[in-house]
Amino acid sequence: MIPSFRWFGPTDPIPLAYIRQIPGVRGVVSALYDVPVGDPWRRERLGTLKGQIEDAELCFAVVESIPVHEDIKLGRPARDRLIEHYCTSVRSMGELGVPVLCYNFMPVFDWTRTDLAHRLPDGSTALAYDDRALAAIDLSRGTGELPGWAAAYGAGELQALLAAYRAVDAERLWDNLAYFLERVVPVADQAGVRMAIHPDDPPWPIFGLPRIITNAAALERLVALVDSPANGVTFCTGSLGASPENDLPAMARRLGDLGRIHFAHCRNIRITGPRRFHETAHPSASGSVDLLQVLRALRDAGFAGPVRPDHGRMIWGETGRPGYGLYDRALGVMYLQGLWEALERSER
Ligand SMILES: [Mn+2]
Repeated sequence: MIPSFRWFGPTDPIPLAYIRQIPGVRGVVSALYDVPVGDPWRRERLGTLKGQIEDAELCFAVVESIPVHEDIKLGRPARDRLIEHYCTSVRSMGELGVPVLCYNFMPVFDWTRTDLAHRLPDGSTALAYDDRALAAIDLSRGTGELPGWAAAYGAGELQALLAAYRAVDAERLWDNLAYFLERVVPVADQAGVRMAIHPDDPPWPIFGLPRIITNAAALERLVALVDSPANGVTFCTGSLGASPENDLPAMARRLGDLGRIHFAHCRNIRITGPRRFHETAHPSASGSVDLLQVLRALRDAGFAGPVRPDHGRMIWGETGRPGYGLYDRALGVMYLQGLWEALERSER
């Protein structure tokens, strides 16, 4: 595996020089955060970012993510032009040799939590989700009450978007995803870029919006939509693991054997009730996800791609972007490397 770390670009309070000091970390996962959704990513802009990463003696392993415009997910007429822009971005990645693209196809919201600072018994804080708390959130005046999304949408824009999605059920969303992939995957294939869809987080519908990338059957349906090695997945243990029906090692083994896992997000969560969980430290003993068995399955399947710790807790008084402090993610990536080394060396 390629131990990797997410970096939010030059405005990230965590400098690349710090990431460089985490033992074993070689890959950086980043994106152009200031390009409006739907605009093409030009090669020069992406090349500047790549240069910054390489100047720190790290490699640009994954673009996470190029957001998919809502008009593509809704199947609106504007999608053809937007998909062409998306293809331009993918070609820019290919020209620069950035090999993996993590993206998602969640309507309106991607990751969703109801508490960004849930206190754990040890005094650290973590992101948490409770379906009952979500049901109490009123979106009629915009996203002001939704943790992490306060500034995302004004009331009018959000209500129009939610209304548009009333005509898009899960099957229609699958159709729109297929339409998108049928046009983008061949371009990615030719550009040497592997597409890696991120599962829906959490893996069930929210606010009446469909969510389709939620379980083993969905991931297998996804990879069959366009039968190309360039059409793969990001195996996110925290997202998929929030659903107790998901057998993560079995899913990793199956998709890994198909050669369709191109990237892994490894983190832990603890399920505390129906559609209720909080994030935890990475070790298996801290939560509901058995990361040793997931990594064993990935390794057995021959996976050799980038892996990053996903969200971390806030510990040691650190403040910053929820889920993306330095300290706990650094502990997480060390733990993942420890597991991997043990798996690797016990085979000899
Ligand atoms: Mn993830």
